[in-house]
Amino acid sequence: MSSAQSSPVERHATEAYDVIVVGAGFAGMYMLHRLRGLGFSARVFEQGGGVGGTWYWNRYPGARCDVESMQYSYSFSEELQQEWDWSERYAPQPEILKYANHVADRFDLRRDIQFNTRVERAVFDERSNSWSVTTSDGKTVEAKFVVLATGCLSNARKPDINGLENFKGPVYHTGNWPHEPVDFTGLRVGLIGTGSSGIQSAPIIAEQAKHLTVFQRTANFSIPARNGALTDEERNTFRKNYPEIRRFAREVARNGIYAVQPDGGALDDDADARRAKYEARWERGGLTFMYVYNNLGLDRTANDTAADFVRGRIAEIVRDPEIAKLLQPNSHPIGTKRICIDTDYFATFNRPNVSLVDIKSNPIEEITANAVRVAGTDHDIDALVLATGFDAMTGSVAKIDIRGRRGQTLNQKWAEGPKTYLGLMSAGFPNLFIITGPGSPSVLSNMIVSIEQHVDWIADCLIHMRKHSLATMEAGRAAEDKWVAHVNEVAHGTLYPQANSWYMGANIPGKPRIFMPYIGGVGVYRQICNDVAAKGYEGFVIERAEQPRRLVTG
Ligand code: N01
Repeated sequence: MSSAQSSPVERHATEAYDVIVVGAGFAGMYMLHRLRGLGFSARVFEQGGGVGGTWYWNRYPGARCDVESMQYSYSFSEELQQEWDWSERYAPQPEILKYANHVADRFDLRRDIQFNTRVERAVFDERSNSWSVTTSDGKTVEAKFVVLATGCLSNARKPDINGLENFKGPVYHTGNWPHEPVDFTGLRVGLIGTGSSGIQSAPIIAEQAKHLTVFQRTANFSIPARNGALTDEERNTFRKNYPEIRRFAREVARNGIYAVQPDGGALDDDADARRAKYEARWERGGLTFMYVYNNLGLDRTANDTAADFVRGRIAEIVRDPEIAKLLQPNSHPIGTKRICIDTDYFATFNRPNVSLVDIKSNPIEEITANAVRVAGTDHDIDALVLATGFDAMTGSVAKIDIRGRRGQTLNQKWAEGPKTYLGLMSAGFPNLFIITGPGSPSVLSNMIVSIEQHVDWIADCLIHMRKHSLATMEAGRAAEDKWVAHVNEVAHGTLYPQANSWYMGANIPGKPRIFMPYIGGVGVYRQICNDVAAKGYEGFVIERAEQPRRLVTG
């Protein structure tokens, strides 16, 4: 179909809203809350049977957030952040899902969310300046604006492994885990994938299963979580200091997490001082390990000092030197693939019922009815867990048939890699916003900090448009090109592009190799977004309602 005008679905549209929001995860829920507060009519479509997005689907054993719970939470409501009790330093998935449901109830969100409904198509009509949105239940609704709150890690990726379909036992993907309990007791379990999901689930599966075989393609850096129960005192300290903690996370910390910031480089210290600092961070645990120094992401020699420290720790923990060697990452600088946070991951390989198979030197040949075959050896298994990750950042957007001006699809436009202005909008797709889209800090940050910033920015933008009776807004091409170049340039000033990471699209065969998130830091990025808005949405193209005419060009 070449354009929106020729589509039969728009003619039968029955419902109309100001805004359609796609997804009821943390982004969609807050967007809905803001829209309702501003008097916009809104409808949210959610493919899952409940709220929570990522935390609705990722129910695998051991799933928990590795941003600390007191910080991985909404800040928009003072009452909410004062009343909710997180039980542990890192919240387990069921508790985060409970929190999402609590938010949905507390703010009465469900009445505007339609669950078990996928958005399949969104077509922009240039005559009416509105979107026709078709859902999996066969309905088409109209809206002036569409907000994609589809999540960055929501399109679970099954690997293309020869014979996978022949396996007779159950196959689970960590990103799409069953809602019924899964019991591995007495079973031989195969686990493919050693990213955050595999590293979190392996120790728990190993405790239950008769035998666990981990198939590792790339060894990963992982730091101990040092999880534990939160005390009342810890919770209260956070609560009392929330105004400053939240401000710091938004404006100062590069990744939206309140923590002591590094003030020196790794090579400024001698070897003993460095080791002492790494040890202290290792003992404290968590993501802020990389905050020891300010140049670990920039300077390979500096980075090597941290990587060597972690490799040394792995060698100390894992008793079998051959296994320890295999588990020591050496394919990428530390931190350039998302660093993992674990509880007893490396120690799990000391268990008699756990084995590690290197599938880097000998890739999996095939999966048979009851085994994974590597280098001619069959590793017999009864159940298979795929912790093989996601078509990240663009995968869930790409699943929707989105057509903008002149019928161009977003997939056509993004064929060479995603192009956005500020990660928020893409030229040729008016009134279509993306929350934490490619070109914004998103996955390099505490997601909730970035979600709140985007939602608030979009809400302000919609108020502006309503106040000035504006019909459409979209990214200007020049501004977009400049932003894409800037995102790329900043990324290439760091070590990140040296890794075959999902940030680069490298985990998906055929996906363009582009560093997708903006690595300039959430504070810098927020300031840029605020400045753009203050200058009348500089770089965006805006048209008035009655007489279409360009007011601002990028
Ligand atoms: O996925 P991943 P994930 N054959 O892409 C391997 C967030 N998260 O679900 O590295 C064999 O990181 C692949 O190997 P390689 C977090 O941002 C957060 O674990 O491509 N192996 C890799 O080992 C995280 O980064 C939390 O060589 C194959 C693994 O599968 C992101 O989600 C918890 C393969 C995939 O790792 C994604 O994490 C969980 C194949 N064909 C996730 N294809 C917390 O907050 C892929 N692999 C704690």
